[in-house]
Amino acid sequence: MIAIATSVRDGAGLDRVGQAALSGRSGSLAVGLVVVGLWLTPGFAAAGDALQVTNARVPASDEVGIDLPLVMTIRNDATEADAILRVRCPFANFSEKHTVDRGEGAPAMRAVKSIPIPENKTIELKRDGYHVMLLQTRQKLVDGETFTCAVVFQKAGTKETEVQVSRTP
Ligand SMILES: [Cu+2]
Repeated sequence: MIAIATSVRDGAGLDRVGQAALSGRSGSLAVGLVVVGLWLTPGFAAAGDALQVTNARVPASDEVGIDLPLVMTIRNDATEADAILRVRCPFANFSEKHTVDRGEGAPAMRAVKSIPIPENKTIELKRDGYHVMLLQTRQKLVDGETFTCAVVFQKAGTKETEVQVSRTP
């Protein structure tokens, strides 16, 4: 009788130990997930939001097959400089990155390999400075229309950007 009682007690003891071990494991697993979550979330936020493109716009036009400047505001909160490498818009065949040279003659646009985006700064692309030139438009662009263009950054990657057609960009 004593032996049975002992084995029951031992069994119950083992179960408690087993439960303690289980809850201990799932406890540390949960802590591990929370830690991973805390570690990943700010990382993703930094990678996704450190660079933001807003107010992208292109002038309205009744003509087709022409070149139009695309301008935008770029806020780069990252600690490293970035650069625009490529832009694709559904309403233009090609694009170039342009700067404007001011020499002795009239200001002249010139194609550049990339548009520099300094760190910790907000910059405006504009007609008379760095801008994207959309070449060979495929359709008329009506004031108020919006399109999604892909702006490819060297570090921030591809940003799908809403571009608004506006009469006065
Ligand atoms: Cu241009």
